[in-house]
Amino acid sequence: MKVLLVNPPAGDLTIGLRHIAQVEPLALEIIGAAAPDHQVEIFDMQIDSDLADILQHFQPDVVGASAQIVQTYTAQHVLKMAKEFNPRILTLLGGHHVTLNPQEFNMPFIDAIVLGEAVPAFQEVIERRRQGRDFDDVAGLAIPGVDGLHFTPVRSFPATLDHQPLPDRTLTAAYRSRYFYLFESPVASIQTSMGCTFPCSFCSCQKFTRRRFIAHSPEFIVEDLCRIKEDFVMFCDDHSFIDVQRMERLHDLIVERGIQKRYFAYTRTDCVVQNPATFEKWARIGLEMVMTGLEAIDDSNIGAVKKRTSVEINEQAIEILRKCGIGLSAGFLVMPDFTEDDFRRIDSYVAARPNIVLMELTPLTPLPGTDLYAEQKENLLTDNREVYDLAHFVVPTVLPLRDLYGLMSKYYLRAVWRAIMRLRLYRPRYAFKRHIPRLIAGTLQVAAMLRQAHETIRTSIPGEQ
Ligand code: B12
Repeated sequence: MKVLLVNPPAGDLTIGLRHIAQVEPLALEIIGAAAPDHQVEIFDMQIDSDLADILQHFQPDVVGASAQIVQTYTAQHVLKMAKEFNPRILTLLGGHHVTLNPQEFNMPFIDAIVLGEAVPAFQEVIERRRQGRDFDDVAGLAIPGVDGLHFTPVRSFPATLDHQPLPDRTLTAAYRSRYFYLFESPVASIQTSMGCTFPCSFCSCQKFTRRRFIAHSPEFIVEDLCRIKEDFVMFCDDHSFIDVQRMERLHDLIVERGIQKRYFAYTRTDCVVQNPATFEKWARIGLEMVMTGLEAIDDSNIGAVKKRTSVEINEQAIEILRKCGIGLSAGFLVMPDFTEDDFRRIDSYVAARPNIVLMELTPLTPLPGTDLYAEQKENLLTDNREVYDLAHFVVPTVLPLRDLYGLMSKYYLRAVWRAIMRLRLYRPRYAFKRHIPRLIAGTLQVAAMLRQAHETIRTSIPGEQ
């Protein structure tokens, strides 16, 4: 069969990271590799837009789309178009937001929602389809219907992720030179684990695996790394270092195999504090930057979101990482009661800590499916999924939105400028990279969109269009 896997674009109103980062649809490379007996193509709508043309030329039997929250409507649009193009096409949907909120996708043009980790369920569904059999008893699906979604038996989580195939990155060969992440291009993504065991109330990652941590073995990861051509590799995990022994073993295998790359990974600060030697070793084999949520510069705000760290732990982690030469991309929550003084204090905190390369300011956002969402449900300014992009405010704020977005824009530009200086990006090694003009344009566009974002929220409130 012919299988077309589509990465829908983010919504028009989305700010998110799309103007400053564009990375491979790793999920689709894994799903595509899971169908080796079929003819698979990936259509990445971050870059390509003519879906009608690819439908016409490829004539798929199956169309699968992926959806994070900001792709809710575009993923629906993709599958609707596919069904309209040819009603016999099997339309499948998977991904993070869909798994946590399948009820948002009970639509007649979607044949099945593949929940969670998805690989075995996807394989069974397409095999049944090939044999012309029904798949409504395959575990791990939500099947749309006029009476609501029909859930097939829950699929239990595997003990490891090693049953998955290695991602097939040849499926994105035509796009790879266009992928970039902030200051880095080319860039490759790798998944080494899935899930997080911590209870942070704002984060949907722990919900995806019901607070389990499921990982690839170091042996699997190293095979994957050996197949990656790019020098800069993003670990697309929720918290790569949760199982420190695994990361120690992976470190040893990387050394043994002589793999030389530069890495970016997500971690928590308490993990850094508990395992300084591991980070020191990883720094030596190329861990250049970690993305970590410091969240706040006072313990009350850290406690309020159930992060289970503290300012003291953050301080110690920053110092350990500094000694290792690892930079931080540090996330701070922008709380609804923030005033300019709060922005100023975070900015001074970052200014005083030179290894915080990038300060990421993230409005506290109740993502559907999280505990925070359940708490704030009655309070939301909008249901429009395009603006649940961790850049818009979707709950009422103390400052008027126009002022708050003005501050976001001002401190965003300041953060990027500081990152340029701290990474010394004006050096020729960076300055002449092909994606830099795109990044500069993207940065200015984000700043401009932030300044206008109070209008976006107003017009996305149902009834105010
Ligand atoms: C790396 C990452 C990024 C990368 C890009 C990732 C990508 N390829 O698009 C960057 C940094 C650019 C990014 C950007 C954003 N991200 Co992000 N990101 C992640 C992170 C850490 C890992 C994602 C990943 O690659 N996972 C590995 C892949 C293999 O897993 P997967 O996508 O879940 O796919 C599996 C299944 O879901 C399923 N599946 C997926 N698609 C399909 C399709 C079909 C047909 C089938 C059958 C199955 C299937 O099979 C896959 C294999 O098991 C996640 C955390 C997380 N747990 O997902 C956040 C996360 C996905 N991001 C999030 C958000 C909000 C964003 C942004 C809006 C804003 C921001 N500030 O980060 C933008 C929007 C990007 C966009 N799509 O337009 C949220 C999404 C919340 C939600 N409810 O959807 C997450 C969950 C983080 C969080 N808790 O807040 N992100």
